[in-house]
Amino acid sequence: MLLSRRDFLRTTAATAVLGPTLAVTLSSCAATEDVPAVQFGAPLPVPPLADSKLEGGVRVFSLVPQAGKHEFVPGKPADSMGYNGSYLGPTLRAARGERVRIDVRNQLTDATTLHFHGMRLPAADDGGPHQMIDAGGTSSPSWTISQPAATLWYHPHPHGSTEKQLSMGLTGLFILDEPAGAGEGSAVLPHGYGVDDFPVIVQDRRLDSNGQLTFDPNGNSTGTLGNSIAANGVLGAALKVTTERVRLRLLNASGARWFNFGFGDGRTFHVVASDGGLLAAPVPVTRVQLSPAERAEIVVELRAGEQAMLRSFAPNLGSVNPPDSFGGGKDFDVLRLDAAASLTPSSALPATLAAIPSLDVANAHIRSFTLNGQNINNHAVDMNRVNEVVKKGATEVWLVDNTNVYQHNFHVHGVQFQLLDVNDAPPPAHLRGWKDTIPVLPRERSRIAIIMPDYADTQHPYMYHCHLLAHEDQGMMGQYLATEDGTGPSKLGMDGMQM
Ligand SMILES: [Cu+2]
Repeated sequence: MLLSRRDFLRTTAATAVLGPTLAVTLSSCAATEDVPAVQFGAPLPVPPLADSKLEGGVRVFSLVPQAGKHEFVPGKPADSMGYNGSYLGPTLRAARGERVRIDVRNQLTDATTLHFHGMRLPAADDGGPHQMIDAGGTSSPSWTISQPAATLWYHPHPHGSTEKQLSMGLTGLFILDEPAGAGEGSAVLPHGYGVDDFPVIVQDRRLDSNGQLTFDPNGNSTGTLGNSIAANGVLGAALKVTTERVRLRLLNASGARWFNFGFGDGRTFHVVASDGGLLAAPVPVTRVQLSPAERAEIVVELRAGEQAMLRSFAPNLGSVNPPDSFGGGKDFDVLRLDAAASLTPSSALPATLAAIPSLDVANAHIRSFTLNGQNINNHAVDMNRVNEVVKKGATEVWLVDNTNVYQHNFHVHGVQFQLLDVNDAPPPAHLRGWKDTIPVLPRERSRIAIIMPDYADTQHPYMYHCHLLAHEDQGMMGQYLATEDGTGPSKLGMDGMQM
C-alpha cells in the first residue's frame, strides 16, 4: 500500500486519535513507502551550552569530534558523529568584544575541519578545507568576536566529505551576544536559553529500514534528500512551552532539503533575526523559507493549553520545475509546541530591534558569479587557484546568477552581507538584515553588498560556494584572498596549502 506524504500525515494524525493498536498496523503499512511513521511527543532535546574557561582573558572552548551511536528509531542505534557526544554538538556562546579560542581534538578516524559559519574572523582560523585536522590531530583557532548578536553555527568542511560528515551529525550552534548592558533589542526578546529561547536544528535524514543514516549524493541533481525530519536530532519532537512567547532559532542543517516553515493552523509569527543578527524590526509572516545553512529566529505566541505544529510546507523552488522535483512538493511536520495550562507572561515584541546600516555601494567593486551545473564561473574549485583578491574592509557588490533549472544557494565565508535585490526587485522584509547565505532559485539573479573581512592574508583564502552539500563536495566553490591593497597572487604557495 502506497501512501502519498499528505495522506500519510493525515493517517498519522488519525492514529493519535484512534490509539496504539491501529498505529502499529499503519506504521508497518507506511514503512513500505519512503517516509517512516513517526508519532510526535518525544521531548525536544536542547543542546547543552558548552563549558568554557577564561585563560588570560580568552574564553576557551573544547570540541571533540567523535563517532558514536544515536537512536533516531527506538531500539535501532545508528552509527553517528557528534562533538563532545554522539550526535550534534554543544552550543557555543560568546559576546561581542570577547576573544575566544576553540581547542579541537579530532577523535574521528577521518580528517575533518571545524568551520565557523557566518563568523567574521581571520582566514587561517575559518576552518575551511585548507585547515584540515588529521585523525588524532588538534587545532586551536582564536579570534575576537567583532559582529552583532546572531545565531551562527559550526560544522566540518573537508573538501569532498562535507556532506558525509554533516549527514552523520557534526553540527552545532554558535550564538553571539551583545556585551552585557549594551541595551539592544534582544534584551526584551525571549532570551532564557532552554526556557523561552530554543535552538531548533532541523535536518532531513535518510534512514534505512535498520534506522541507519545513509546518504546518496548522486540521488538527484541537488544531493541527498532525507525521508525523515529531525529537530535537534529527534524525529517527532515536542516542546513543552511555559511562556506566552517563545523564540525559536531555526537552522536548516540539511544537505539539500529546503524548508518552508509555518504552522499547521496558518498562524502569523514574527521573524526577528536573519543569518547575521536582528532585523530592523519584527516582521509578521505566515511562512519563512530556509535553504540549507540559512537561519531565522522567530517569535511565536501561544495560548494556554493549545498545541501548534511547526511544519515545513512545500517550498518555492522556482516555477520551472514540477512541484516534486529536487525536494519540492512535500509537507513535513517538524516540531509540536505544547503550551502549558498556564503560561508565564512575556514582554510584548519591541517595535524596533537593531540598526541595519545602509551600505554605500556607489563606488563598490562589482564581481559576477554565474552558477551553472556544479561550477561557478565555469570552473570547479582548484584548491591552488585564487579566484578573487579583495581589499580588506572594502565594500563590494557581488552578482550571483543561477542559470540552471534547479536551485542553488550561495554562501560567502568570513563575512556578513546584505541582499540588495533579487531579479532587480527589493528582497522581502525578513531578508533585509545581515545574511551569509542566500537562496538562488532557477534563473534568478541576486545582488549582495559585502563588507570584506578586516584581516589581510596573502596565503590563506576564504571560500565562497553553493551550500547544497553535494554541490560543494563536487567542487561548486571558489576562493578569495583579502589583502591590504586588493592585489595578491593568483596561485597559493605550498605554504598556503595545508592539505
Ligand atoms: Cu548548488
